[in-house]
Amino acid sequence: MNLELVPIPRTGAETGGAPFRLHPDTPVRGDARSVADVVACIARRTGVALPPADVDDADAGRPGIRIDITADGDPEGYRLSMDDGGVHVRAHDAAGAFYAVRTLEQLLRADGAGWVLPAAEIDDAPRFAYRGMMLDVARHFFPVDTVVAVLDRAASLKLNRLHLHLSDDQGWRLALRERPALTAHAAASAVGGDAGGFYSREDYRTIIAAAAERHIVIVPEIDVPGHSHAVGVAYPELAADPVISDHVRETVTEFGGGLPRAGEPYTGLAVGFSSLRIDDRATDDFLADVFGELAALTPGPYLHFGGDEALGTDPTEYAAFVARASTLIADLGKIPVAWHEAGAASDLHPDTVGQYWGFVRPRDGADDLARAFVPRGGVILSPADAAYLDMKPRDDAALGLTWADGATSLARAYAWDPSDVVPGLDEADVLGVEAPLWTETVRTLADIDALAFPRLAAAAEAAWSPATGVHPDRTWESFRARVRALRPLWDAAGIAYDAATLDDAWADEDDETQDPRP
Ligand code: TNX
Repeated sequence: MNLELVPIPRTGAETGGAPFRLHPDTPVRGDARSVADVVACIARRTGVALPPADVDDADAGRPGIRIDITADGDPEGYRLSMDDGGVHVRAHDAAGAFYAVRTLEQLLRADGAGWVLPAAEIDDAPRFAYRGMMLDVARHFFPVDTVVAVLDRAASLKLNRLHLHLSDDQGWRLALRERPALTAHAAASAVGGDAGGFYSREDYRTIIAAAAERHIVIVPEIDVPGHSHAVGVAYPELAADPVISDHVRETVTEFGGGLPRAGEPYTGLAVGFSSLRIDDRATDDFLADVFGELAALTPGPYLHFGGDEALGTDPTEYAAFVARASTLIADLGKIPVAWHEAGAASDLHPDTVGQYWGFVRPRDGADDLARAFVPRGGVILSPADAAYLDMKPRDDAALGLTWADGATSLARAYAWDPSDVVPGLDEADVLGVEAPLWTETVRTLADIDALAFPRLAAAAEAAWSPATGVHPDRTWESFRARVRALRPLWDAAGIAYDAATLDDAWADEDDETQDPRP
């Protein structure tokens, strides 16, 4: 029988043997950090408080849980074998042990007499090294607790990157010593006139530490040269005048919010109207201060500098600007990351990573821009019509947008493979997958859950599991059953997933599993 796991492991099956039964005194041995993780995880899921680590030798023969870190196998991978004689994890590294525990968490079942784990053999490791989610904390601000809850959710699906979109037109969300005016003047606003907020340096460190405990790297983004109206609220001299396009007028007609005005907080939903003064020395000084301090605060290897939708910017000036920004970041010892538009710049730093947010079937040359990163740092795939968590999950969903060809059902979120999106990219050119959650319509953790779940599970499977066609159960039929089996775990964890989206996955057979996209 199939194991009810998401993402599906590289290989793994139930063996048909007798299950492992948890007892209040089940010994847990091995790597100390993993032992503590298993004990905490089992207590959370089952209420059974297993005796902590150090079990004396008298217990040595009793069936227990053992986690060893062996350096065998692939990075972040683990092997798990279990039956009524015990549970044994052999992990390649600490991350692999952590993911083995996430697997155990998904497999625990109550059977009337108590809690069991099925007899099974699993050999697992990720397909991609970059498995991400993005949270836009600029359109709406989310307190540290909420970010930590998001980290838990991401980790439970074996994701290892959280990209934080820390600045946009509507607000600036990170306090910097070098530029205190940013949070003093440009952090109180958010979409819809909602309360803003910002992270202190201490808050940011707290988030990074919480992420590290979950084997997650924080990828901070400061979006330039567009999406930068908030910078001009703090430093009017750095901002070009807003460019009021037809799109901006249409957005105001559809969603309200008024037209953006130089130097005043913007709370609407329009995009593409703002730009820094890109040919001004003062802007270069600003970038040096901001990215310099951000690099010093951030232990992870990446700094994302945005580069998307700079619609008001002259293309030649844009290209020169993003090239300078990428070099600045590389000189700070970090890997520059940018949205795919930056691929238009021929002088981009050679290490720059591109993040593709076009469609699963590329349009308007977005794939050309993404291919420009192949001789550089590679590509992260975030196809908007499959991986964007802020698209409505169904037509009548309360939250979400629809610009990426309408609602993105769970079936559509699942029906793509990372190697099939941008022609000409080899497996090695794809760093991985990221599911972005833009938060124009998102205000609370419950809102985050309602858009992210269950679809984040589809993105996680694209990021972790073998390609479609390679693994026999990397199919929609298998996935929709496996993801449904996670409901008790999600209920227990207080994840407010959108149940109607799961129901839809079983309702219509004429849905998008055949991938009807042109
Ligand atoms: C496009 S995707 C944007 C964001 C919006 C999002 C809404 C990208 C790089 N830019 O600024 O929030 O659409 O779905």
